[in-house]
This record gives sequence, structure tokens and C-alpha cells, in this order.
Amino acid sequence: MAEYKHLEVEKKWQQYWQENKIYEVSIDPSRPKYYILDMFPYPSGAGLHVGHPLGYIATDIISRFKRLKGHNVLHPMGFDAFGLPAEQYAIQTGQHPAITTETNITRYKEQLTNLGFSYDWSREVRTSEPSYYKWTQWIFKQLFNSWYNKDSDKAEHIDTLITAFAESGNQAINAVCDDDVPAFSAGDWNSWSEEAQQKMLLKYRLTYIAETTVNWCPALGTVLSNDEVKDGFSERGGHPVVKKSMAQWSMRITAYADRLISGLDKIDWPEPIKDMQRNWIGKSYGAEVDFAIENSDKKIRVFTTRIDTIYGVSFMVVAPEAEIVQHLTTPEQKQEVEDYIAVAKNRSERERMSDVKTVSGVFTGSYVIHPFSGEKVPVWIADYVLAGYGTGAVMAVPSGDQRDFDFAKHFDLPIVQIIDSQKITETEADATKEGKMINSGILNGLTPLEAIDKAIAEVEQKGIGVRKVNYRLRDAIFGRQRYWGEPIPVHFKNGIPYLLEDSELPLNLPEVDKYLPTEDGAPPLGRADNWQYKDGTPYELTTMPGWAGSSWYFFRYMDPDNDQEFASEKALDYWQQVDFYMGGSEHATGHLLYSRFWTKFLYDMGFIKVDEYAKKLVNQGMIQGRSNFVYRVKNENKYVSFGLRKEFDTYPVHVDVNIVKDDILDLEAFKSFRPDAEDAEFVLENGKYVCGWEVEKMSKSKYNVVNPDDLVEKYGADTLRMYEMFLGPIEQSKPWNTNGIEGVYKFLRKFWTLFHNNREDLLVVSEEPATKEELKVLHGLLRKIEDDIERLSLNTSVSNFMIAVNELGALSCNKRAILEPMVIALAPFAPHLSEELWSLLGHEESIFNASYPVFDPSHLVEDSFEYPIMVNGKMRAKIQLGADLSKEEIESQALAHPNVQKWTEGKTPKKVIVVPKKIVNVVV
Ligand code: ANZ
Repeated sequence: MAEYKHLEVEKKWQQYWQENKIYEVSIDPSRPKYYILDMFPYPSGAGLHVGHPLGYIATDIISRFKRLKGHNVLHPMGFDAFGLPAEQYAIQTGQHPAITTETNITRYKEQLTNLGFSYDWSREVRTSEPSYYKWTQWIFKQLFNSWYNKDSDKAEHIDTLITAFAESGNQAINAVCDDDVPAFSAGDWNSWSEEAQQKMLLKYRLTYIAETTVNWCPALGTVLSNDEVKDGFSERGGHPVVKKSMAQWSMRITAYADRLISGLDKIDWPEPIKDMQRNWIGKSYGAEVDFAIENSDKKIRVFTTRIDTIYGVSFMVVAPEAEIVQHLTTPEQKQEVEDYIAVAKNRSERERMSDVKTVSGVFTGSYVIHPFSGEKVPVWIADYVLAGYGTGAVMAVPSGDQRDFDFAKHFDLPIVQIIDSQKITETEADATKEGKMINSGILNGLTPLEAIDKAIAEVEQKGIGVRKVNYRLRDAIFGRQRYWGEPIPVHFKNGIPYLLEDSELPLNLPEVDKYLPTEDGAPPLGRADNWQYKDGTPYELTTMPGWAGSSWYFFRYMDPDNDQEFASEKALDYWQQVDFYMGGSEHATGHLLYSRFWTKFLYDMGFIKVDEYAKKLVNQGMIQGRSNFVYRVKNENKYVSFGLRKEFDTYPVHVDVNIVKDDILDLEAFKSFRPDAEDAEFVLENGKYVCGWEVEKMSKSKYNVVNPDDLVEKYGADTLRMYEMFLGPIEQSKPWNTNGIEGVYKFLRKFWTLFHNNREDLLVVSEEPATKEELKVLHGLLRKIEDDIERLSLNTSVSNFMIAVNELGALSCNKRAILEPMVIALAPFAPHLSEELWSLLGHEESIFNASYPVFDPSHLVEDSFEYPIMVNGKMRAKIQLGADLSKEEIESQALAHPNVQKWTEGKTPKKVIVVPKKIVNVVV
């Protein structure tokens, strides 16, 4: 039998695809487009492990399937090439990050090519290429030149704002802007210097510089965004992160908070991702209420979502950083307050939010006056109140809020229970069986929402408060004190930022002698010679964050070589948006939110026609590692097989999974893996050393990393592709286990054999017409595969192929009429093998230019049925009858059967019951 040589065949077709540009696509209005995208990877030094391609394989199958079904499929790949690891490697070794990145990309591409992906590499993008980041810088410029008009509910060019200021000041302007914008008239504006005007505009621009509290990571020497900080440590490297006030570039993403929430309703994204985005944006409806400070003309303004509980207020809490704290602190409390602030400062916002156990705080010595009861209420500071949220102050209601309750208990503060505006004792409160629920007077008999609404109206009428919607979302810090990122296309005159001209883009990343901050703490770009604009004014020193380049790359793939625009109108019109996006859920509040923000902005400015870039998103699961263990006897050079380990005093040691097969250790390989085991004693079970196993994260240190290259070498890419799909539903996380891969390998060989009919050298297919049975197998398969792919159930597709091949094997089917359509159906999954068989079948063009076989349901209709015939309750005969016979015909055929004749003894039956396609019952 002609053997299938995967190595040869796969290389051959990969080369053919490349040489013949099989996967290059262009605009073709005659076919429906389909844009299918994977999140582009950061090319790390470690290369791909078997977990990485999981999503890529799934999207490749769908791409090829859609193409065979007649779509014009855009399926590109590129690299998110700026990033910290290359920069850190540069710091350690002095090697330019561009070189590291280039090396890693070469390796990634090689690995991806080996897996036989159908990317249109002519559209590859790399965010670190000047021809790409020119347009990232250009988008930055557009953001700088825009402001958000709440009346039109969209971004507009800054010129419209300047005109409005010059004509009528800022009072009639309803904009998203900084909190501290003073009122000014047209006269004021027109009398201001250029510098003063520019300073004011910065408070409105969609990207701006402002003094902000940032997450500063001293070890990395840079600022991090909220989503790059986990529990007070940097996500990368796990270094401590502290709060620091710095002048920073920010993006006014908060302007889009509402639209980022409402837009979720029109996209088909996983619910958990949508929930994460909603919570991250954190819209809450409530009110701001003023509490007058006793013996002062100042007030404390609080934000509350539960103004209906105002009668239950028994103290106030202000964030330790709040400015008003200075004013509130009495001389007696000064020392205590200062000590507390010093400690609180070092806890990150996240830490403060997530820590519900520690109760800490200090009394300021001051009181406010309750606006309804007129009573004195003590004011405390505590770090569970965040300076950056709401007004940085809360009215504490221990009977309504758990934190306030814990605080009151800890510091022995009063807990006020109320009913019908009357304070009641705790016993009375218990008696209401409401526990800590509040039931306040003005609000009796109303639902909580009605109650809140009514209470807000009341404070508004009293002039002590206003209705207010708050968001947890903060503006996104945009500048990074790093080298390996996009330069920000700005220079400074008298401290005011000015943009570079379009013709001056890209602003190329300059060379530096070291990738570290300068001696006086400026970012690495501060080391570059002549890092200044043509007029001698200095350039910005920070670079853009990792999320800049990835916030719009999906548009660049549509027209990657355009040097006049980020993408042409024609390309944008044709490709519109991504139809299917696949990637990890870990990007929920990072990339997946920022990219939606930039899309909405580009839409507002009329550059694109869609305001969501990805119609459908699927999160692939994580592939975990399956680690193997050997059991070493303590203080001895002796290893015990898994089943016997308890008979000795052993401890488990990780062993490289690549020298274990079906949990049996390759002893020779083990001896070279651990040279000290050369003379070790092995206690075996049935002559074998059995390893234990556990599911863990896939990582080098656990020796459970499986490299796809090795598997491709051994079994072929087609096997690996189908095996990865076979592991289980794509959205599920699952452990890698190489053990089952042989099953898929054998299946592909079996399929190959169908075409060869045991002949040594050549393919033998019969030109005979297919039988009904054979057609039934084929069309049964086609129906299932199409259904599986639509439902993304690629694991069941693989088993459906296996079943069909077994059935055809049993029928010894080698007919072209069956096998040819079947090769096309298999091609998305096993492209190399299918391409080879297709050419052996005599086709000259690539199989991917063929059309998908059309499923014909008529082949699945049963045309006859075997009826059991019962006579007086006992089965007496079976008869094969046409499926389309009428009841009468079935009855007469049944009664004519010799066995029925025999058992009815020729009598006329009392009753004959015919259940079509089930049974015939004869009663005599
Ligand atoms: C009184 C009250 C009574 C509250 C009650 C809640 C329950 P969300 O939904 O997240 O917006 N709060 C306001 N500003 C805060 C800050 N800077 N730091 C910490 N907590 C703050 O939560 C709003 C509620 O969180 C507000 O409503 C306030 O407590 C608290 F039974 O006011 B509430």
C-alpha cells in the first residue's frame, strides 16, 4: 500500500500554497465577504506551545470551510510586536529589542506555517514597524484634535469647540471634560494668551496631559494601567505597584462609558465578557448630597446610590487623600491623621477595594450637620473610601451597608435603625424581621427604586443635592516610561504640547545607548541624541502603551500597504468589520475595551462606518499542562513505580512529559534527563515504570510543555490539528494529553487507505455510481459537519469523520462519487492530506478553489421499513415494506404473509392496527 508520508506531503503543499498565493485575497464584490480574525500574538522568546494554536486551528477550519462555501475570506495574521519582555531582554543584554522581536517573529511564522494555516501573509502587520505605527500616531493626533460633545453624543473636531469658546465661552457647552474647568466667557477666552487657551483645551481634548494619580511600578520604572495591575502587583513580573501623582498622557475613554455599555447589546460576544466590561465601566445611579461642616462655611459632598437611607447615617467617611482632610483635622487629631495617611498611601486602589477584612480609620475631630435631622455627625477618614471614585466621601449607613456596619462595630459608633423616619432600638428593628434593612419615613410603601427617586427629588428641591450618574471607569493612562513602544507625535513649546504635522509621521523611535531611564529619572527616550522637533523644542519622552497598536489593527489588515490612509474607504466599505473574532478572555477589560473605544471614536469622526469592530467573539479555553511524576525514595537513589509508591517513603519529582508515553516512562531517556539517575534503582510494575500525573499550568518549570513542532514532525500537522479539536469543546479549558493522538493519526491513515485499495503505488478509485448506502453515509456526514461547524462543535466533527470512514471501510467503498466530496469536507481540518488526495484524484487546481459538496437530504430518507407483525400479542413475522405505502397496503401485505396466514388459521381478523414505520398488530 502506498504509504502516506506526512513530512514530505505537508512541506510540499505548504510550499505550493505559498508559491501560488493560494491564500491571498482581494476585494471581490461578486462574493460575500467573511472576515475571520485571531488575536495577534506577542512574539515571545519561548515560541508556541501546543496550547497557543488551539484558537488558530479552530479559526483556520472555519476560514477554509467558509471559503469552500463560496465566501471571500479575509484571514490575516500579524504581530503585536511592541512589549515589555523584549525591552527587559534589551536591558539585560544590550540587544536592540527590534532584533529580539525579529528573531521571535521568524520563529513564530515558521511554527505557524508548519501547522498549515491559511493566513494571507501578504497582509501581515507588525505594530512595531514605522509604516504601521505611523497610523497609530495619526489616530493619536485625531484624538488630540477632538472633544466629546454630550449634546450630539459624539466626538467632534476641536475646532468646533474653539469657535464656540470664541463666540460664547464655555457655559453653553455640554462636554466631557476635566472636573476642574472654571466658567469663562467669550471675552475671557479671546483675551487669553495662546498658552492659556491651549491649557484650557487640554481639559477637553480626548487625549490630554494632566496631573493624575497613577500606578507606578518602581521595579519596571513605568506607569501601569489599572488592568495591568493585579492585587497591588504588576501583572508582568509581579513587582509591587504604588500610587504616585504624575503628569501623564491620558485618553478620555470615560466619554464613551455609556456607549461602551449600550453597544454590548448589539454584538454577539460571550456573556461573561460583556458582564466584565459592564462591571469595569460600573455605571451607578444615585445622588450627590452636601453635608455642612460644623463651624465652617465648607461642605462635604458625598455620592450615594442609596439616598433613601439618609436617615440611617451615623458618621461620615472621607478618603485619606481628599483635600478637605487638611481642613477637617483638628489639632488634637493631627498626628494620628498624618500617621494614618502615610500608611494608607502605599496601598493600591485595588487592594483597598478588595480588602474587606481589615478595618482601619481615624477620627478627624470634626462634625457635619445632618441635613434632615440637624444632628451632629462625626467625620472619619478611612481607606475603604477611594479618593478617585464619586466625590471621595461617603455618608456611612451601618444599617444598610456592610462596610459601614463593620466600621461602626469596630470603632463603637452608633448604628441607627429607622422606621417611618423614627429612630428605633435594635430590638425593635429585629422585631421588624427586616434585619439591617432600612425602611425610612419619606419612602414608605415604595419600591426601592421609587424610594430613591423620590428622595433625590426631595434633596434637589431642598437645594442640597443633585441627581448623579457615576462610573467606575477611569480615563486610561496612555504614556509609558519605556523605550519599546510608539513615540508620541508631540513636541512641547513653553510646556504646551503641539502635534507634529501628518507629513512628519512616522516619528521614528530613536536609537539610545541603554534602554534604562536617564540618571535624572527621565524615560529612556531622554537618552536619545537630538530628540527634538525641527524648531529645537523637545519631543515627548514617554511612549504609547501596549494597547495602542492593538486597538485598531483589524482595520489595517483590510489595506495593510496603504501609505496615504490607515485603510482606504473602498477596503473599509467592503470588509466592514470582523465577522468572527477569536481570542482569550483575559483581555476583557484591556484590549477588548480599548479597541471598542477607538472604533467608536473613528466612527464618530467619519473614518469608518461601523461602531463595533467585531460582530461575534469567541473565547477559546486554555490548554493546561498534564504533568508527569516519578517517585523517588527519600535519601536513596531509587525510583518507585506509581502503583507501589506508598510502600516506600517517596516524594514526587516532575519528569519531562516528552519522555513519557501513555504514562510509561522511557527509562533510558530518563537517565539522560536526570544524569544522577544513571545508576539509580527502579522498582517496576509488570516490568514497566508507571508515572503519576496531575493537571497544572503549562510551564517550563513543570516539564509539561509540549512543543507542537515535535508532534508535527512525528504525526504531521493534520493529525495535530484534528487532535487539538478532538480534545473537547473549543470554549472549554482542558488539560493537554498526548496519549490520544495516535487514534487520530490512525484515522487519517485509514482515510488514505480508502483511496488505495491495497495497491502498492497508486490510487484506485472506482468510477461506478455510488450505492444508496454509501450516499447515506456521505450525506449523513455532510449534514453533521455543517451543523457542527455552525455550532463550533469541532470536537464532534472529528468523531463524525471517524465514524463515516469506518462505515465506508466496512462497505469497501472506493468510489470517486463518495470519496471526492468527502475529501473536500475534510480539507478544512486536514488541509495537506486532502490537497494531496485531491491532486491524486486528478485535479490541477488547489482543493481550496473547489466548492463544498451540497448536502442532499433525500439521501437520508429511509425508503423501506421492516415491520414486525404481531398476532395476538406475539411476534410471528417480519416484513420489509416500502416507506411510502398507505396503511391499507401495509395491512394487506401483512395479512398475506405466510406466517400470518398460519397463525390466524385463515380466519378473518377482528382487528388490524397499523402504526406506519413501527408495527402491525393483528387480533383474531
Ligand atoms: C450610603 C449607602 C447606604 C450606600 C447603603 C450604599 C448602601 P457603587 O454602586 O459602586 O457606585 N461610596 C461612594 N463613594 C465611595 C468611594 N469613593 N469609596 C468607597 N465607597 C464609596 O457604590 C456607591 C456606594 O458606595 C455609595 O452609596 C456609597 O455608599 C459608597 F445602604 O451611600 B452608599
